[in-house]
Amino acid sequence: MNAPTDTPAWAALSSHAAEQKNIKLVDRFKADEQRFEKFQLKAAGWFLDYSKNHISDETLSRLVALAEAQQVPEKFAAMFRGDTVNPTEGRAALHSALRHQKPTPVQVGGEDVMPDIRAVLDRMSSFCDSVREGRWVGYTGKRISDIVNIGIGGSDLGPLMATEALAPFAHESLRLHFVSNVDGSHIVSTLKRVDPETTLFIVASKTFTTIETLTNANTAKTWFLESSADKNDVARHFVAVSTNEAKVAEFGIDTKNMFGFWDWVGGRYSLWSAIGLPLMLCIGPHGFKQFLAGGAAMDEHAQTAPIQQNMPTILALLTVWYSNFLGASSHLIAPYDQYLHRFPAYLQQLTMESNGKSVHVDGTPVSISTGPIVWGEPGTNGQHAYFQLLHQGTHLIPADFILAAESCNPCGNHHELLIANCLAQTEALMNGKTTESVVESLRAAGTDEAEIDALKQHRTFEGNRPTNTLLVQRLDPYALGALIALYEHKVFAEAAIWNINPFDQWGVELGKQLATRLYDDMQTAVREGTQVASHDSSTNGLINRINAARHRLA
Ligand code: G6Q
Repeated sequence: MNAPTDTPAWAALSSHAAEQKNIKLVDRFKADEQRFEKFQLKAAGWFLDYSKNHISDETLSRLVALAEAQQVPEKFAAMFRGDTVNPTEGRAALHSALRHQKPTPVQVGGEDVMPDIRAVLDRMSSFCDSVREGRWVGYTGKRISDIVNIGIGGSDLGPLMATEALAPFAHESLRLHFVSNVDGSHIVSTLKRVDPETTLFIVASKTFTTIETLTNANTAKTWFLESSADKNDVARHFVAVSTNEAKVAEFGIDTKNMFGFWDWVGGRYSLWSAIGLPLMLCIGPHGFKQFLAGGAAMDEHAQTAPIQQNMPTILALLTVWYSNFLGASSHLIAPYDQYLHRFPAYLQQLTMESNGKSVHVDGTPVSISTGPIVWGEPGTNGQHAYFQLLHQGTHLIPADFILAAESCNPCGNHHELLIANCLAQTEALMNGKTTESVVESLRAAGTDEAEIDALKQHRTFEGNRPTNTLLVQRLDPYALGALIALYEHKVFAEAAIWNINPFDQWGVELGKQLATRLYDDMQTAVREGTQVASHDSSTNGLINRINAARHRLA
């Protein structure tokens, strides 16, 4: 079973945690002037300060021993080699091949996949150039002004997040829209903003069977055909990104307008494939290449850096340390960058879909907590909302602060203030404020003693809250590629330690099936004027109540 809990390294960490728990972060800094130099790493243009964590040299060496015991480097090697690291679906997980920069082959099942990858990239590049340069025109000869990506989950969150993150590098006139939700309001409100003559739809679905995407795509096609366009014009306005050629053809998209990818690319890891088409349209083929190069640089680091200097593995070990030894159950992502406003949502899928698992690779149950809840919003906005809970709440919430030294939009002193806020928060979360210093400042402000007594505990901050700070020169395509790959590999290293499969998603598959059955039951009851009785009483009651409200049945 190879559970981490069976290793001597785990036992060594358990006893160590009890000793380490009560050491204050501020005291760790007082005791070691070299702490910042000691607990920092560099990789692919990113700098990580992880000194504000509840760790000592000894903690780190015990964590490294755990990574060794769980064979993290060997598991990385197996993934990059194209082994079947996703056994429940019998697949490799080779998203790294999509950004592979060297002329060397990458094999899956004995076959080099690089020629196919390069061929799709070339087709994507010439398609994007023709749209961006106005050579690809709509059915009335006008250039394309709006792109609507229709997809959900991995076929939506990545391109949406990345096009937002790289907005400063975007084409000057192409507007991008993303429709994911089956809630009709999403497609209807988007269609209100675009013109059928100048809109290009990308229907993005790995399987091309996802009900939300097909429903939205059908609505878009109907809307398009209700304009003055006819069936032959669909080819100029609809392209598909999928692994399923037959279903694309069945939907009515010419497979000449299809960009393929492969089953060894997981949905949430597919931004690097043709699923990244909206991103390439947005930042151009050159920008997309830079993005891939950033990812490849992080791949190189993940494969070659020893555990102690391996940024994704160190971040993973810190998550394991907090989740399994110090009682944390969530992890905050705080990008101090407005353009990264969808990054926490993207990471929610990447981490929670990957590591929200409760059995080991061999199917035996895990006995410890696995992937933590990931959440967040950009700073400084979060400071005016949930940061109160970080500072004075009762939960231990490790956090990653993400910051660029340079702004993409230099303007007055905005960026200096943004940086100051980010650093002030990590400092305050660590230092807190003692009751003595609260009393002192209240006295200095002339507050009377009775009021000081009433207020002092409320205004005391325990501090001791751990944070990582990730720093980059500027958030450009290369930096974003490296950042995403960093978190992909962090998630992989966590899974390697817990010995779980990060590449399947049976919970998502279940959701896809359940709704279909319930939909059929609901429709049958409406058609036949009957009550649904085949579910539990709560679900039956809700269905019947909603049917009555919608169709005025008894
Ligand atoms: C990702 C998941 C899931 C998937 C969506 C969309 O890893 O498998 O989020 O991306 O369910 O699936 P399709 O791309 O097949 O429509």
